[in-house]
Amino acid sequence: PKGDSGPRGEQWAWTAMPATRPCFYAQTEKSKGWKMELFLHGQSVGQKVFKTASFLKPFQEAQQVCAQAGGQLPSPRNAAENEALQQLVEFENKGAAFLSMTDSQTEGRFTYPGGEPLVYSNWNPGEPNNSGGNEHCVEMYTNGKWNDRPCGEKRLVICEF
Ligand code: 289
Ligand code: CA
Repeated sequence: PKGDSGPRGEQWAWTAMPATRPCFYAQTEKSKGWKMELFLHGQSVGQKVFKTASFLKPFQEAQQVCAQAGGQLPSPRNAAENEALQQLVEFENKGAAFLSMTDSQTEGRFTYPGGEPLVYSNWNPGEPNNSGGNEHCVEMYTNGKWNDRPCGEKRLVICEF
């Protein structure tokens, strides 16, 4: 179609497609798809989208689930991102969710998957405490607070895109 509105008055816009070929898309259809994507299991904050898989997995499997989907486990880097994620965890009603960060390299020094130290944290009072000496992963409680926890525990999978 030519022009910027379609035969039924809908808005059209150019958008980049993975196939590299530019494609003409109905703006109305695009925003409908976006709403559907975020409906119930998604949260958009800034440039990030968090989406829950709605099932529980141990940390390594959760990492794989997100990587296969083209994302990664969530790294909330500020209060707004933490709040958006917390709303998803609370609404899903399946308990705590894994975050991306671990202190597997150096005990007590939590880092993002790329190895950088945290720029933001929201630890529950008294955490991280490495209880039992084996808590190298991080869970977010339904209230948004963080706790270090063994990576072998099963937690809600949420991915960041
Ligand atoms: O095994 C210890 C965990 O169940 C958690 O117990 C308490 O909630 C706190 O001590 C937490 O730090 C700990 O991860
Ligand atoms: Ca702990």
